[in-house]
Order: sequence, then structure tokens, then C-alpha cells
Amino acid sequence: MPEEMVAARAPEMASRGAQQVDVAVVGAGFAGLYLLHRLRKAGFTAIALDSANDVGGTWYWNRYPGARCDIQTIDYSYTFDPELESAWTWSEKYATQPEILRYLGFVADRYDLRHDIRFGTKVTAATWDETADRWLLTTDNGAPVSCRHYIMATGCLSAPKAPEIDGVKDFKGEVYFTGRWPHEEVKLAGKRVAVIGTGSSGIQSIPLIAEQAAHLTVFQRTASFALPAHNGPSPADRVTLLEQDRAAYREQARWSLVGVPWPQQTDVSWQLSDAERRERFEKAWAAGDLAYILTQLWADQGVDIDGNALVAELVREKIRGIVKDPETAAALSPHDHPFGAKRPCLDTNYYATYNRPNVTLVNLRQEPIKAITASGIVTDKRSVDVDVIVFATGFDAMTGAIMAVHPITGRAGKSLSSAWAQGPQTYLGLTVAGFPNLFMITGPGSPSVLSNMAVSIEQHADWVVDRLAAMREAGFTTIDATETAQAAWAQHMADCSMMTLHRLANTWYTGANVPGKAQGVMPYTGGLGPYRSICNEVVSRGMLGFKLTGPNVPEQVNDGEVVRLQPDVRLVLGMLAEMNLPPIESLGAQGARDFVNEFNKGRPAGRPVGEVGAGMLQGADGPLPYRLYRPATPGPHPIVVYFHGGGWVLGDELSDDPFCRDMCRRTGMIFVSVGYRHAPEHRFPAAAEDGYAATRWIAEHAADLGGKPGPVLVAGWSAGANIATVTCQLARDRGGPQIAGQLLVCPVTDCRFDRQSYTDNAVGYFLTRALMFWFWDIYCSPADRTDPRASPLRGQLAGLPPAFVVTCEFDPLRDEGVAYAEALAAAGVPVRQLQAGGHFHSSFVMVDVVITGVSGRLQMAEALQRFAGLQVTPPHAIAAE
Ligand code: N01
Repeated sequence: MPEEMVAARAPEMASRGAQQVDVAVVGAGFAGLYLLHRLRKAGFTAIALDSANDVGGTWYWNRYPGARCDIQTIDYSYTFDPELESAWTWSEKYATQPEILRYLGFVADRYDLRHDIRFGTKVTAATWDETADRWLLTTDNGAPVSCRHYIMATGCLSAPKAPEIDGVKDFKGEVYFTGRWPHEEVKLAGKRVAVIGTGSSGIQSIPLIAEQAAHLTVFQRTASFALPAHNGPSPADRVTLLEQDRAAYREQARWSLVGVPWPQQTDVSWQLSDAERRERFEKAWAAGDLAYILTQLWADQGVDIDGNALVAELVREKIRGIVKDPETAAALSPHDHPFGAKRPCLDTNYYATYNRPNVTLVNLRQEPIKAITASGIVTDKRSVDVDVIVFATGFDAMTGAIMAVHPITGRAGKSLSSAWAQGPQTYLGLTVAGFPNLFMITGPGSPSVLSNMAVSIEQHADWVVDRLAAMREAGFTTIDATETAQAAWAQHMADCSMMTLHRLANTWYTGANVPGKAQGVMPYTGGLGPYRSICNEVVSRGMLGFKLTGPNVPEQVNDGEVVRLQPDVRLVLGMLAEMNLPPIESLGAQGARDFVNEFNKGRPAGRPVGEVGAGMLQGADGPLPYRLYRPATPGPHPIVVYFHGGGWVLGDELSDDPFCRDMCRRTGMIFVSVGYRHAPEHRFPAAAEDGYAATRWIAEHAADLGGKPGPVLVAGWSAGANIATVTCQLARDRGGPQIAGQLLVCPVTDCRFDRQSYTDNAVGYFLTRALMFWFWDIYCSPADRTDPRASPLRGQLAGLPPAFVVTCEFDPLRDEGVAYAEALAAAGVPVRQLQAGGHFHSSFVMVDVVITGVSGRLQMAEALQRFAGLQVTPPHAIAAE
């Protein structure tokens, strides 16, 4: 038989004698147990395999002193069975590892799961058999397993990472890894102990080790943020909340951002005084709850570097207050990552431990470890002899345990390690294209470690088992993600990672803790609730992004991208849809204005600038109000004349206040927002002529306004951008004023409605085609619409100031904006474009709501600075935001 045929038949031959099941689950921890239970209930034959000798997963292995959960136990529990919930009562707010292990054993017994678990059995390799449409798993103990579906429930933090320090093998004393702590008692009393690593494992174990050891030396490379757990009984208020309405509490957790039912915080840090912020922080410090302190201080703490720095400094202040030696306190104070970007730790007496006479901290940033020797640890500056070394050095997280089954061979002999050579690629964090019928529970690309794992695990297991049942019902035997869906998920992950600060820290979240590992934020940062809704959407849209096949049914390929919007735009549009608002055009002009005013009251307050002033200027036909935003830096500053959006009908000089403030801060320029006249009271060309007159007046009064005399700049959004560019045309034709540049954000440039974006984005993205019709009708009679003062695309474009034109993918105005930019370029005007993918018409003016709009505004600010001949703000601001 030719070699290829032998190879092709290898799985078939090996599967003879294999244990045959519908589904094989690798891992018997939180995820594996629940899967087994669900699979059985759904009528599948299933088996779980685990290299441990009992259930528990991560809680089986992590037995080091002080090991506890860091999500309150009332939340860190199964919720699928109310009877189970009432049958078990946790003894503490944060249960110890032995209690959690007992709980998992209790669950295994209650649902009689153990007899379907093969303990002490490591899966060594997995191969997809293309002919049989089955996986073959080989093991280090007993028969291989042939299964239709193969589910990795191996946990995110199960593969301890090697310590990467020379000489570990030379050490003659005892060596322990927190992630593989012995089952028998480890006696540390009277011994000289070293702990390497100050993540959660180190921080939990150090205080207890210090109590036993003769001397403890802690080797710290990166300081972590830690807060007191204040362990004890579960807090009465949380228990009451749960018991009042258990189902509602659990449901709220399922749809929350992190899997713990806290409300979404809406106050932003700059709205709160120092005293108010401190009060909130003290409350969070006293609460001893990670989910609380990460979500409940102020809305910008996790998404904005300035809002985050306020929390970080308050924690550092606490550290200084606890640790008596200032040098040690300084070393323990993290400065190299935002609070929460690396998982903060919950501790009991951690910082106070450094006040003990038998504890020494070695700051490896100042004296790196050179080697481990037979007798201890040698740094650049000292040699520390010890009897015991504890490695609390962490895990090859998220991917390590999956890749530990090696090789996992999918279609066409492709291995998972080659598919993931540049980092994990998944669809929904659940599946991998080319690896049919393989599922991962809390895999890379899912919320996993950024959420309450118990809630994430139930969501994943339910989703997978429900899909398997639905496939069986429909006669499908294979399911495989499409490449398109997977690539789009990678894009969505990248978009999401721009919303939070996780990308700014080198952590196990990003793979940075393992030398040579591909880097990138691995967990899904868009939040658990949004993730759940996406998974549901995949199903409701006919298994979007999956190919399904079966022997007796036609193949179903539903290729596509489940999320094309930016994650925060998706949330905003979802919220707007839920509000079930009447069409704005049905409200009449005054009704629509009232609506916009009301709507704007609910948005976050704009950020502080140096000074905000108000006054009157001369418009085309009388005085007009204006708002002036002055930067805090010394002037005089260049002036940007700004025109608000609102279809020539709505808004006023205040209505784009957060945008003007944000741009004023970013550019270091004065923004003057003009209250031009509106239709229907003042129809075309009132707004256009006011725009021109106001710009002239502002240019003439630049010095009085504290601005730099000389050319001004113009900017606007939507109809305001129409006025801005019309102003440029009029200024060129009427002999001034001089305009140095124009920023046009989603401009109206033409009265034609037949461009593709008017069809693609006619409804569903807030600014609708019908609303644009209405605006045009109110502003301008059909006969006037081709006038370049209404449709600047029809004007002469040569000789206009340089332009930066921003368009958004999901905006009816997209194509006329692009057309304008192209026409400007064709006319010889220097022009740059930002075509913002996944954004909608309002993305950039919804400051501090659409967080992913920040990078676009940075580019806008940079463009204005260049137009004005200013030094461009360095791009680090992008990372900082
Ligand atoms: O691991 P870590 P962990 N030389 O990666 C240091 C969960 N968990 O096991 O940051 C010197 O956080 C490393 O330094 P650096 C929780 O999600 C939960 O503590 O790479 N030092 C770091 O200080 C947690 O986040 C609980 O510079 C070296 C430490 O070792 C996750 O598990 C309890 C080094 C590793 O910290 C991981 O926590 C425990 C070297 N060669 C864990 N290599 C609960 O409370 C690494 N380090 C539920």
C-alpha cells in the first residue's frame, strides 16, 4: 500500500479498539463537569478525560497556601440548577481552594458524573479523520477515543510556564510550583524560603509562607496592584440581593460586562470632585471586590488612561500607607501598567507582610536574577541562600493547555500549532476554521478570564451543546467555521481591544509573559453580555460563519461576518433600537429640537478645557451666539471656526460641546462654535451665509478672542461640515478671510440621493435616508439644491484650503464625503481621508461613548495642527487613550 494511503488510513486503523463516543471532553474542571452533565441530558454519549486523579481542574492543581477564588463565591458558582444552588452554601465570601474542590466533587457526585471521567489520562494527540468525520484522541493511559465532537475544556491557566532562569536544576533544596503544589503537606517552618513571582498566586501565598518561614525573600519583577479581600462571610447586602430574586440576579450577571451583576457606571471622573472620587475609592477598597473596583468607580477608569491613573495613584497611596519602609513601598507600587490592564490581585495582609522582620523584597528591576545555584539565588547585587524555592511564575495562559495536546491535526493534515503560529485565530473563541467539530470552552477570543469564569463557562457549554443538538436534529454531522468569519472575528477582537487599556500592559493576557509567544490581547475585551448577544445572533442568523455538512442533507454554508460595526457602535445602536424612538422626522422641527436637547442631557459631560466663554458675533443678517473653547496652554492659539451638525435644522452652538472640548484639548487650539441660523425659520442660504460671515468676523476679531491673528481654520460635522466647506469656497471667491485648512467630518456635500451608501445605510444607523430627505426639504427647495452653497461638490474646488475628510462606513453620507475628497484631490487641493470602518454618522461626536472614535479624533487633531503649522502632538497619545 502506498505511504499516503497508509497515512490516510492511520486514524481509521488506530480507531479500531478505540472507545467510541459522540463527544469527548478534555478536562474535568468547572467546564468539563458542566459539559458532561449537559451532554448527557441532551442524549449524547460523552466522556471526559483528565490527567488529574480527581475532578477540579485548576482547583485540583493550585493547592498552594492561601489559594482562593477572587470572584465572590455566591457569583463563582454554577447557576444552571436552582436545586443545586440551594443544596450548597459557601462558608466564606472567597472560598479556599479545598472548599471549591469539595464543591466540584459535590457537583460531580450529585449528577453522577465520575463514571464518565477517565482520570489520570492525558490526551496526547488529536487527529481529524476526514473519511469518518470523527476525531481520534490518543492518550497516555488506556484506549484511544473516537468521537464525533471534541471539546477542549482545559482551562485558561492550566499549563504552568517554565521559570526561564538558569540553574534551576542545580538547586539542591526543595522546589515547588504554585500551579503544581503537592498534595501532601509542605513544611516550611523554620526554613529559608524564596518566592519568585508576585502575581495572584504569589500575592495569595506570600503572607502565609511568611508566617511559617524563618525568613522569606520575595523576588519581584513586576509589581502588581492588590487590594484587600476582606474575607469573611458573604456580604449581607449581596446575599440579600441574590435571595430576593435569584433568577433575576443570575440573569443580570449573564448580561453584565464581567459576569457579576453590578450596574454600568455612567459618571465620568472629571465630573467628580477629588473628595467624591476618594469617597468612591474608599468604598471600593472597603468592599474588597475585584469586579466592584474594576467597574464601579467611574466610567472612564478602564478605557481612558487619565481616568485610570486616578485609581492607580489612589492604590499606590494605600501601599505607601501600609508599608513602613519607603523604599519597599516604592518597589511594591506599580507604575508600568494601568490599573486592571493586568489582573489585579485580592490579598489578605499582602502589603503588611513586608513590615515583618523576616521578609525581604528583592526588586528584580534593579537587580535581575543572574542564576539559581545549588544553594540559592544570585542577583546582580547579592546572593541569597535558601532551603526552598517557590515558583509563582504563572502560566502559558489561554493557549498553553490547548496546545499541550500536540499535535491537534485538523483538515488536510494541518496542525493547530501551525494555524496559530502567529497567535490564536478563532471564531468566537469557540471554534477554529479547518478544525471541524472542535470546540474550546473559554478559548482565546472569548471573554474568559476577563469575566466571571463560572458564568462564561455555562454560556459556552450551553451554546455548544445546544448547537450539537440542533445539528443532530437537522442531520448535520460536521460544523466548521469559515475563514471569512474567523478573519472578521480577529478584526472585531482588534477593534474591541482598542476600547480598553489591556493592550497597554505586558501580561499573560497578551502572551508577553512567555518568551517567544505571539503577542496580542487574547481574551475578548468587548464584555460578556455583548459577547453573549453575538453568539445568539450567530444562531438567529442561521449559523452565520459556519459550514455544516451531513451524509444525507445538503451542505449549508452561511459565510459572513457577524459583527461589522465597531463594538461600542454596536452597543449604542442596540440601545437606541431598544428605546424604540419615533423617527425624528415625525416630530416636527421643534419636537425634533426638543428631542435632541433631551437626548444630549444623557451623554457624558465634555472634558474640562482651559476656559469656556460665550458671546455674540456678526452673522450674515444680524448677531449670532457663539461658544469659545480655549486650551489651558498659554496663548495666543490658532482659531478653528466650528459648525455643529443637525441637518441645518437642529442643534446649536452648544450641541457638539463634548466634541469641541475634546478637539480643543487635543489640538491646543481655540474652537469657536457658531450658532448659525436654522431652517425652517431661516432656509437656504441663511446657514451658509452665516457660516461665511461668522468666519470673517472671527478672523477679524482673532486677537480680541485671544487667538493668533492670521489665517483661521474651519471644521464641522455633518451639515456643519457642509457649511465649513461652503465657507471655504465663499472665502476664496469673496477675497477672504484666509483659511488654513478644513476638517470635514461626515460632510453633506451633494443633493443626490442615489449613491450606494444611501441604499446600504438607509435605515438602522440613526441617521436615516428618510431623515436626510426631511432635512433637505426643510432647508432648501429643490431648485436651490444644486447651488454650490448647498451642494459644494458642484462648486469650483481648485484653490481651496487643504482638507481632512472623515467618512464613516455605516452612514448614508459616506459616498458623497468620499466623492468630495476625491474631487478636491482632482482639483489639486491637498486632501487626506479617513474612511472609518465600522463607524456610523455620530461616532466621532459621541465623545466618551464611542471610545473607538478616539483614534479618529487624534488623526483629526493632527491634521488641524499640520494645517496651522503647529508641532503635531506625538502619537503616544493614541496609545495613551
Ligand atoms: O501568574 P502571573 P499567577 N523571573 O503571571 C513573575 C489567576 N489566579 O499564577 O510580571 C522573575 O500573574 C512575573 O513577573 P512579570 C489570575 O487570573 C487567580 O500569579 O512577568 N519573575 C509575575 O510577577 C492570575 O492573574 C487566583 O514581570 C518571573 C509572576 O511571576 C493568573 O491566575 C489566584 C519570572 C507570575 O504572575 C495568573 O496568576 C492565582 C522570571 N523568570 C491565580 N517569570 C485567584 O485568586 C515570571 N515571573 C482566583
